[in-house]
Amino acid sequence: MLLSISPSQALQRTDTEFKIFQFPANMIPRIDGQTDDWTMVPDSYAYGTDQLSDTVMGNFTNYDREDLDVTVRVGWVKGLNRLYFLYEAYDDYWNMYYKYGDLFEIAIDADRSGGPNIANPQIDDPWESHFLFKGVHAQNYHIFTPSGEGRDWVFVWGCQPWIGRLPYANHAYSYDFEEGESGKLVLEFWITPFDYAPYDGPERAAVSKLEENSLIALSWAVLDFDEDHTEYEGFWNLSHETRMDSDASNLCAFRLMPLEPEYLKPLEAEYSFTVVNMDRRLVAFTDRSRGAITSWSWDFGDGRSSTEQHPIHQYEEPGEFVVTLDVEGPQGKARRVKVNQVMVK
Ligand SMILES: [Ca+2]
Ligand SMILES: [Ca+2]
Ligand SMILES: [Ca+2]
Ligand SMILES: [Ca+2]
Repeated sequence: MLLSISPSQALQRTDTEFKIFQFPANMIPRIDGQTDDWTMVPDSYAYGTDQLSDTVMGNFTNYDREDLDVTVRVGWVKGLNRLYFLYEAYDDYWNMYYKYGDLFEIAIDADRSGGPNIANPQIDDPWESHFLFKGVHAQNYHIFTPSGEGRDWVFVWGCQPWIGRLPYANHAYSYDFEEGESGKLVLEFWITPFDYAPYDGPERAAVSKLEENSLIALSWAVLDFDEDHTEYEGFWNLSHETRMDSDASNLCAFRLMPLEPEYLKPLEAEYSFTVVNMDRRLVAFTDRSRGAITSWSWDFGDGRSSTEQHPIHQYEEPGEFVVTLDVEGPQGKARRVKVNQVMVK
């Protein structure tokens, strides 16, 4: 029997699909704590306090923007396996106490492997579970808002603290309050999600591959500590399930969105190729153009051409060739030239 389920059905808040904004490659945010590079992100990508539920202290959706008010935007860049975040928060009392101070917590399982990711139910020994399992297939970041002087910006709740540093993460804060004051904090950062992030470091690690239009599992929580640094004022989480912190099946579905139309050219020429048989110098070309296209024109760089969409071409002589694809459609023309990439011997 075939079951038809939506991809997000195994996650929390199955009625909601959240969106991750795609930045064009020439407009990647600069990690400096300034928000000017995020003004291009439409409001439909901004998730505020009204999306959160306090499932620990039992305030649920009775939020009070005078106590805590946050907005989170998430972005990505096609071709980079990173998630960019802009966290903007107002708090009536910023608690920087190192152990239980104000926190922005994120949990991510980019390939939606799901299930527990902190304690392994099949491993009794907690140390063995820690070093073999914690954070390996889904990661949890406890980000200090803000971090004290000289202190880490993030506590990785797992066995792989190396994921919190360059070249896997970067961050910047901007704020002008002191401990115990109210005010606004800006935290700008990016992280790298991992399908496999072991204790022994990046060598055997597998970075999650972020693909346009695919879903990833993600959630965040804001742990608000005010005057009393031993008890939460609130534990506000996006997933509406406290154990989003330790079980990846409790995360929410986020889609890696394509570029917004204003940043997309109506027509773009692109192709890939594979040398199918080197002895015969046989090369298969695959059109990967985007937009409405009615005709294709290939120049293989050896004086020969084709008007097929996906031609196979045999080169008579060895060499390196400049191959040009011209496409045409109702919205105009586009060209892609690859310089000396096709090489046959
Ligand atoms: Ca910036
Ligand atoms: Ca507060
Ligand atoms: Ca995973
Ligand atoms: Ca606080």
